Amino acid sequence: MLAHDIAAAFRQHFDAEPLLVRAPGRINLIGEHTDYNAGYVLPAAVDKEMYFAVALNQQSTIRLHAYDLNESVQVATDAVAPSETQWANYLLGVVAQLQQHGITVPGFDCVFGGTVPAGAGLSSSAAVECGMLFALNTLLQANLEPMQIAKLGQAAEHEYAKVLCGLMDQFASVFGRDGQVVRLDCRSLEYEYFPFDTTACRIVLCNSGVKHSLASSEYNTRRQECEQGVAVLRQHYPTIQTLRDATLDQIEAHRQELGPVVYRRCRYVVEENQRVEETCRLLVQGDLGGVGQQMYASHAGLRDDYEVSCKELDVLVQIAQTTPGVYGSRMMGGGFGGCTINLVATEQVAGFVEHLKAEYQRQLGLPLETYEATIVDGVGIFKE
Ligand code: GAF
Repeated sequence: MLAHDIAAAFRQHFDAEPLLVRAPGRINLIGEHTDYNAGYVLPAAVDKEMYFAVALNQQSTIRLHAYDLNESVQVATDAVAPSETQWANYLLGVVAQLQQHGITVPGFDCVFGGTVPAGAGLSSSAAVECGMLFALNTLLQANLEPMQIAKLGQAAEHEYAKVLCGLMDQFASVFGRDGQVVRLDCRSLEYEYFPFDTTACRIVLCNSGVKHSLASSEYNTRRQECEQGVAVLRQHYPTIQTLRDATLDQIEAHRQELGPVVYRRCRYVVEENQRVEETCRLLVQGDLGGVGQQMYASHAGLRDDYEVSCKELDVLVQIAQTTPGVYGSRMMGGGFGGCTINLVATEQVAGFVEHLKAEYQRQLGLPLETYEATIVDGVGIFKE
C-alpha cells in the first residue's frame, strides 16, 4: 500500500521514525464558486488521499521528497520562499504561513505522495497543504484549531500558488466525516453534517482528462466579476456585503447597470446558493431524484451563466443525462476541465462506467478514467 511505501522510503532516506499523516481530497455535491462569495458549499472528503511521513531533523534545513515524482527540494528554514518546483510551493507555502503567525518551524524531513489525481478537480493541493499543516501542528505541538489549519492552507494557496481560492477545499480536507457531506456557511463558518446513504446510490467521478490552461486566471477573473457586481448593487442596497446578500429581484432590477456578463455571474451565484439549501432539504427527505435535478441545474448555470465549463465536461454531463440509473451529474470544482460528479443507482454503476467510457471515446476520441468515491474522515494520523 502506498502509505507503507512512503513510510519505508522515509526510513530509508532519512534513517529516522516518521509521523504518518493522511489528508483526503474532496468532492463537492453542489455549491460551486459560492465559497468566495460568502455563500454555501456541500463538500465531503473522499478516499483519494495524500500521505506524509514527517520528522524533525535537528538541523536548520527542510528536506522535501515527492515520492510519486522522485524529486527532492531542500531549503534553509530561514530562507523559505516560493520555489520554481511547483509541488514544493504547497508545502513551503504552509511553512511560510506558520512562520508569519509567529510559529518557529525547525528543520524537518518529509516524504509525501498519494492517490489524489492531479488536475482532476479533487483538490490535491488542499490535501497537500492540510496534511503538511496537520503534521507540523502535531510535531510542534502548536495547538492550531482545525479551522485555523484550513485557513492557513487557504492562505498558502493564495500566496504561493497564486490562486485566490475560497475555503471549501481546505475545509473539506480537514472537517470531512465518514459517510457524510457537510454544508459550510462560508460567512459564519458554521457547518452541519448530512448523512449520505450509499445503499441506493453511489458517487462516481468521471475524469475528463483535460485541464485547460486558463483555469487559474479565469478563476481569479470570476472573483473580480463578482466583486464588480457587489459594488454596483451596494450603491442601491448598502447592506449587501457579498453576493450572498443579494436577491434575484435586486439583480434583475439593475440588470442594465450590471452589464450582461456581470449580471449573469451574479445570477448564477444567487441561484447556486439557493440550490445548496434545497439540496440539503432533499437529502434529508431521501429524494435523490430531486438532488439530481439540482445538480443538472447547477451544471447549466456553470456552463451558461458562469462560463467555467468546457466542451469535455458538457459532453460527459450530456451522456450521463441519458444513461439509465443516473440521478444527477455536473462539473465539479473550479472548472475548465477535471471531473464531473455523478450520482448513480448502486446496481447500475458498472453499466454507467462502461457506457460513459465508450461514448466519451466515440464522441471526443478521448479515454475516460472513472473513480467511485467513498466519503471518509478528514485529515488525521495514519495508523500503519
Ligand atoms: C476551487 C477553489 F479552490 C475552491 O475554493 C472553490 O471556489 C472551487 O474551485 C469552486 O467552487 O476548487
